[in-house]
Amino acid sequence: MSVTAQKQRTLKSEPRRNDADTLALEIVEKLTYSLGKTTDAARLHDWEQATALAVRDRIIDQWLTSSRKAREEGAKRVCYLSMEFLIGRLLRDAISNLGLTEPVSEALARYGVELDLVELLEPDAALGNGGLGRLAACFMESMASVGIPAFGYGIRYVHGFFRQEIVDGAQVELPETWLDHGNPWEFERRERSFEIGFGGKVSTLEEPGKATRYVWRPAERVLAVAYDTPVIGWRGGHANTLRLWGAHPLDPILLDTFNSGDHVGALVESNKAEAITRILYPADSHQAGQELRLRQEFFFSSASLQDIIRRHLTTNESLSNLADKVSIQLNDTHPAVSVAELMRLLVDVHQMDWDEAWAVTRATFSYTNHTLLPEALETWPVQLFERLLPRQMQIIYAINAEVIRGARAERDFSGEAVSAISLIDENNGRRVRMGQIAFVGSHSVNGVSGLHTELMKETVFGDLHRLYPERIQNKTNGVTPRRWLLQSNPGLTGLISEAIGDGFRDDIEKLIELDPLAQDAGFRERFAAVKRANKERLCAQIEDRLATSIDPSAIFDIQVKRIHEYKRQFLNVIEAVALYEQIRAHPEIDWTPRVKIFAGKAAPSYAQAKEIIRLAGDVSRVINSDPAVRNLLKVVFIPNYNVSLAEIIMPAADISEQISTAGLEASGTGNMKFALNGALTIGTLDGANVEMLEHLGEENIFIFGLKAGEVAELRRNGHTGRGAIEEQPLLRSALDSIASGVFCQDEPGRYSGLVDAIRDRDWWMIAADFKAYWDTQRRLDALWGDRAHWDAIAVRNTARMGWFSSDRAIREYARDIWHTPPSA
Ligand code: OAK
Repeated sequence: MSVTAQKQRTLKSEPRRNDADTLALEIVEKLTYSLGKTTDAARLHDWEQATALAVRDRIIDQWLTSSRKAREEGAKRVCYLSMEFLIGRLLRDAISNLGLTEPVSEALARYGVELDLVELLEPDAALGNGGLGRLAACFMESMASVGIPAFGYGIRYVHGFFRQEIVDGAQVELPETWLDHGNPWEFERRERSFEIGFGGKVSTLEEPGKATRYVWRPAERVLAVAYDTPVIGWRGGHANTLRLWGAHPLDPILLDTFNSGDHVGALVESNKAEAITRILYPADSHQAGQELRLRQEFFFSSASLQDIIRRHLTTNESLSNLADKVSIQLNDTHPAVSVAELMRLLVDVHQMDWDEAWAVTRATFSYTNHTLLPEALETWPVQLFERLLPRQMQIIYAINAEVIRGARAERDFSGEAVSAISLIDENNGRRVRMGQIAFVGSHSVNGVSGLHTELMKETVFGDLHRLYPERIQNKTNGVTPRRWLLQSNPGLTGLISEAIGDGFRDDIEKLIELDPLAQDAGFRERFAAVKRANKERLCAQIEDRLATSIDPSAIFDIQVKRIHEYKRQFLNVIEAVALYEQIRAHPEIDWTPRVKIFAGKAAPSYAQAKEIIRLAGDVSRVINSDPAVRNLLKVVFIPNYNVSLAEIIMPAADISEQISTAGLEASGTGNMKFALNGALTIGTLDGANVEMLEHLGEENIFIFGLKAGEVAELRRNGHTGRGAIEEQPLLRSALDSIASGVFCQDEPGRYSGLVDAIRDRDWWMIAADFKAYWDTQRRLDALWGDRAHWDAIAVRNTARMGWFSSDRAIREYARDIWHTPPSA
């Protein structure tokens, strides 16, 4: 028997013991032999590392087994290509999915160490901006949980999403340094490295009787090195790999240059290479158009494809059957250059015939669109593309010619429609359109909610949809219930178990069994008590971070997400100001106490979003310190929103704000996390709010405002905010106060621009939707007075949200797009 086989047999026949004694022993062993510390000398940080290493061993066992099984069975694999994976902390996820929470707690307690405190020391892996990156993380966890063999491919940013501080009211961005103390979850794979080229020339080789061959000779080359992180699924049944690429120079130092005395110049190449994966662009729903970004996109796309091809050829003779063995999902257009790069690898490197390569490419790729906002649709100047990726540019031209030929022949497309589907935008200084490339290079294109998918067909991809009417389909997003219920809300999880048993832990749709308990007064009270405890936990955080005390018996009305005009934090702040003015003007009214909580980051270059943060801070200072308010209203902005903070916030909300201008939020996923944890949603008919309405029933969600079609029509008709402002004294007064400097007496004109934009244009329909929003908030105030009713709705929200699990979403992708059978 070979040594490997013998080892694997040992692993199989002697599964690790998971009791507290064994874990205590192993954690101390790691402390001693991996970290060189005694239990007496160990700091909390050492315990964190030692615990992670002990838990990691168990993951590795499953990881090796899962990889071997997938290899032996020749299973089809999903490769999820994403520029972002916003995974957050991993220790709690791993411990919980392996069912080790109790024994690990007990093991650590023997040394006077608290697991909760240990978990807090782990830095967030913030390798993403927001929705798209967090969805990728939920999908990775779900693919492991439902047993789909998968690789996540992305970039190992040395600095993830920036740390936000508020200094004198304004957002300041600071570098984030998650790798400072090492990363116990990753394995560097030096042997898995690939050369990535940039620039240079393309030459042709002619041989009689053969097709012309193209040879790309890049001017620059860098090395992509794999860093692997195992992703363990629920109950440890299956583990997949998140493979992130780090950029390294081919030559760490140019010795000749160094020896000639140019010590700085000797490192220039090395720095340039490493710059590629140094930092995550803080670009959420807008395009980050710098050359370095295009380099990042190509770098990770090419490395991933080379890796996929290498793996395929270890067990297959040719690449003709690639699509039978691999499905590559493009997470938005950031990896869309993969379409051209796969064609290059197939045709130029592996000498596949062009038509076959094109068929293989389309059968292999599928593409998810995550936004219709015009400012977020990626395009690159042809000149830049041509300089950096000359061969890929030629391939794009060739694909374009074919697509246009097909359109003219098959569908009788005219000039305008042809220029709409063209991969090159000729109207704006010649730009390469990444959305069009992803679309034509894929067999499936999906939206992330029903409404968003329909709008894709009508707007950005209208003409491509006419040309390929079968290609667009819907896959409504979901969130992993392990992180967003079981781990972040242990109180509610325990209560649900007592009420309906443990079945929901394996099948979250069983939450529906809670539905009848909405009528049970005793259950409602226990449900409300859990919410209260979660609110107290959040109060402690706010006290700690901001030295602001808030009353947990007030309504917690929460809006946490990226700061963006279309998400309309401004509408929420205006409502706070109007409420403030009403509380002052009518002390005789029995106002419902409310705390409005905001958190979120603005893109550093997004001036209006930064002003909104500043305004929230200014408004909060004035309201919170006004004795006339008598604590009936508080406004809080919590800095540095991230996944770990979200895990504390979501379970503590009474009201979830999902108030985007209709038609602009592709799906939303925060909306799902809040409702799963029993918050009542106030929201527009936008994104997945629409499906939430269908699942919850209209009496359990608070929908207001214009619909997408109405927004589009008002915009077409040149709507401005003036009329609505005239008609609504509350709105007029709130806007006057904001514009005249009531909240910023040191600089009274600070917000006049923001207010003028509503009066003169109201592009985001803030004035148009204000009245409906205000009225709906007051309905919620009244409902709070009838706590039995409120709590019944909250229970029904938790009960009916099972469908919004990322397990369901992943099963749909597996069934309709990837054609990979789940094994669990
Ligand atoms: C980020 C960069 C470019 C394009 C889209 C995004 C993005 O984060 N979009 C968000 O994706 C989420 C996941 O599908 C959706 O829930 C959000 O509505 C959408 O804004």
